[in-house]
Formats: sequence, structure tokens, C-alpha cells
Amino acid sequence: MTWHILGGGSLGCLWAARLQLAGQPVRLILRPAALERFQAGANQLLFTDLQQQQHALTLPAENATASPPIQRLIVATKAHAAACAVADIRHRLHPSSQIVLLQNGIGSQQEVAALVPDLQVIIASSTEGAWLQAPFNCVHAGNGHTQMGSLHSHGTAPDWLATLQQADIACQWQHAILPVLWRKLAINCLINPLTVIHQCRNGELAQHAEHINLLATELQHLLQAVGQSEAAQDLPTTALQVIHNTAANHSSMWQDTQQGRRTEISYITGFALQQCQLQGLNCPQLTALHRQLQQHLRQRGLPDH
Ligand code: NAD
Ligand code: KPL
Repeated sequence: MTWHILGGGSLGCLWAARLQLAGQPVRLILRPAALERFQAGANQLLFTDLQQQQHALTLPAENATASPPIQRLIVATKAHAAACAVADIRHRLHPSSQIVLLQNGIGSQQEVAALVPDLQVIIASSTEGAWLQAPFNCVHAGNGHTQMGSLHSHGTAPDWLATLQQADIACQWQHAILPVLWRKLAINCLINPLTVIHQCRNGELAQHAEHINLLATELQHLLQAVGQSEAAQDLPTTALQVIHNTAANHSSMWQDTQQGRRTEISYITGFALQQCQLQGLNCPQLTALHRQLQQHLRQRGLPDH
């Protein structure tokens, strides 16, 4: 069964390379300009694995308008592009198609699920790290794992999960994926905007522990209000632990701003604030953080949403 991977950025290339190396049939679905570029390079994907071994792979690719039906679709776009990308490919999906969403933050998953209410939508939350040193030249930079689950609690693990595990793709089925998403959202709210505002690596945020504690308190109230008390536990300590463990890294939001790309702000602090409003929670720290981040983005000529 072919894996169709929508989006040839860092994570799309990482998944494509590992699946192909494991002997799985893979096809990339690219935007017209990206497809042209990929084809001009003889459909070659360069991949550097965690052991620094380089692989030159050749993969078939197409754009969304091709006609063959899709059984398994991995959506590897940014959060703000996911719903549009799935809408563009909707005509190739059928009732037994499965969609795996790799987006960070919360909100894009619900947008996609609303577009395809009749299909199985699997949500993934990944701590892996990958980046592109050039287009279609992907480096697997950080070992991590991917937790997957269905938005609806009745979802069951797909039979291909074992195939991924055999292919050394560390992944695990979670009967309740929402707590995983909420916990990661809270950590991303505490780290990503501050790395942009202070223009620093994750590790330097240790100097801002007091601010992080204030923000974490508001986020804990939010998590409790939305029924995610477990995700609220030890949040400040965990955030500082992540800051310590990823001290040398630049957050994904920092990288986006440096490269002049739209950030996922609406699906991180934007989503958290929207939920605070829905719950009637007063969250001055989060509001100020979000506004400061928006201002920073506008100053750089980037979208503030
Ligand atoms: P990226 O910007 O490198 O790649 C996204 C790709 O999707 C781009 O190449 C873009 O052109 C393409 N795209 C957008 N709309 C498209 C469409 N309609 N059709 C075809 N292609 C389309 O982003 P990324 O780093 O790969 O991240 C993808 C998601 O995974 C994000 O939500 C990110 O937060 C999350 N994530 C990334 C990492 C990582 O290490 N890169 C780790 C964990 C989670
Ligand atoms: O997930 C991350 C991100 O950068 O988006 C953290 C955990 C902050 C690591 O950099």
C-alpha cells in the first residue's frame, strides 16, 4: 500500500526517506513549483540519518491534481496550510482512506477532521527533529518519538503501526491523544514565543524561569478548565527540563522567523488564548506574550496569525 506524503519540507522528507529505506512504497505530493524543482533534480531526495550516514533516494512525486486514489495520506505541511492542502486533494480520498496529521499545536487537526468527517483521521504528535540543508536534502537531527491517536476516543490503532515500528520509526498508539497534544501545546507556549522575543536558543530561557512560572500557572488553569488536569501536572518543571534538554536547539518558531516563514502562532498561543476566552479565564500573562510575539512578527514583516 502506497504512502502518499503531502508536503516536501523537513518532516515530509524525513518520513518519505525512512519509509522508502524500509522498503515501503512512497509518493510525494508537492506544490507545482516544488514538483518542478524536484523533477529538475531527477526526483532525488538526500537524507542524512541519525548516524550521519547519507542516502540518495529516488522517489516518485506528483501534484494534488493527479487522479489516482489515495489510501494512506501523511499530511506534512505546517498547521496553517493543512486544511487547504487536504481540501485540494479531497477528490482523491474515499471512505476507507486514512489521513495522518503531523502538525504541531492544536486547531489544524479539527479543521481537517471537519473537512473529511467520513474518513479516519489520525493525529500524530512528534518530538523528532529534522531540517532541510537545501530543498529535498533532509537531516534527521534529533531522536524522538511519535505518538498517534484518533481525535475520537473510539479510534483503534491502524494495522500499519507495526510496519512503522519495524522500520525503526519510533511510534506508539495512544487511546487518548488530546492530552498529549495539550501537554505539547503548553510546552510550546512556554518556549517558542520567548525564543523569538528574546532571540535566543532554548537553553537561554533558563534565565527567564520566573516569567515561565507565571505563564505556566495560567496554562495550568486553562488545562484544568478544559478537563486536561493530567497535562497540567508539573508543567513548570517539565518546561524547564525541556529547556535544559534542548538547550543548544533553536525552537521551530525561532527558525521560522529567521527564515522569513509564517509561524504557527495561531495554533500555539493563539489557540491557548482562544480557549481561555471560551472558558472565561483571565490570562494577562499569556495575552501579553501573544501580543508581544505578534508585534515582533509584524516588525519582521511576517503574518501575525
Ligand atoms: P516545512 O515548512 O519544512 O514543510 C512544510 C512543507 O509543506 C513545505 O515544503 C510546503 O511547501 C509544503 N506545503 C504546504 N502546503 C502544501 C500543499 N497544499 N501541497 C503540497 N505541499 C504543501 O515544515 P516542517 O518542519 O516539515 O513541519 C511540518 C509540521 O510538522 C509542522 O506543523 C511542524 O510544527 C511539525 N513538526 C516539525 C518537526 C521538525 O523537526 N521539522 C518536528 C515535530 C513537528
Ligand atoms: O517542540 C519544540 C519546538 O521547537 O517546536 C520544542 C520542544 C520547543 C523544542 O525546540
